[in-house]
Amino acid sequence: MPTNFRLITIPVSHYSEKARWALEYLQVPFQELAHMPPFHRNATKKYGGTSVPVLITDTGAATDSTDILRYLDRLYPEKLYPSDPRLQLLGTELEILFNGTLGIHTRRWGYSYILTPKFLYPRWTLGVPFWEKLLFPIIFPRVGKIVRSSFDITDTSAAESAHAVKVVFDRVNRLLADGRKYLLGDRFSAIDITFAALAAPILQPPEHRIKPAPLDSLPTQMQADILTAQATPAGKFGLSLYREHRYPSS
Ligand SMILES: N[C@@H](CCC(=O)N[C@@H](CS)C(=O)NCC(=O)O)C(=O)O
Repeated sequence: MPTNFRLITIPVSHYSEKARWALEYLQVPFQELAHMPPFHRNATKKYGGTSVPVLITDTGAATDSTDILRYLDRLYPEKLYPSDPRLQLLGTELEILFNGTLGIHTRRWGYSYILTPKFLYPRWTLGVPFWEKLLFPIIFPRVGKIVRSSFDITDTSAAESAHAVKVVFDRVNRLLADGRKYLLGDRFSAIDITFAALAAPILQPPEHRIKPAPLDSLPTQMQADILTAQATPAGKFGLSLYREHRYPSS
């Protein structure tokens, strides 16, 4: 059995949150190595990664959040993924939708509103080495520009991404309409973790490691988008996953 689990993250990264949730859910002891952008790059590159999260053990590394969940699933008796092939099919479809659309657009939506030092300082620096914190004011102008261009933040990106999130939430609403408890039926799974973690930027669950900013401190349209998302069946479901499954051992 591998030992010495370490998870390289950016504190606010929702793909990192997905891996962190799986590790904590399975009660795997691990050390979080949080870094502020762009310092995560130095930390990940020696393991062959370019993004966070990266999971390192004494036997190797996994450089993608889904690979991390699937690796943990193989390692531990408590299953994150279903064994029924029909559920596996639905699970894979949803996993691709959440990773490839939901996560991309909740992040773009969020950064469209809060790409400012005031909002990003606590979100990028929680738990990072002190010298990275000290460098935040110096490097923010440059890194902020990189984030703006790499995530395609424009005057219309918040509205476009809010729409893309709504399309994913509509899919989840339709699934939940038959009264199922979890996305794949009766059992909590990796697909629920993936949905809730990647929806977290727009749902602002109070149980999240990064505590939500007071609603009235956020831009008005951002507040409206959050309230709209929280009021949908998918939004209520995501919030309930945080309430009931985020820290099962505490
Ligand atoms: N497919 C990757 C995506 C991860 C991802 O997009 N991570 C972002 C943070 S949320 C990141 O590392 N961005 C900085 C970079 O790419 O340098 C996964 O699921 O692990």
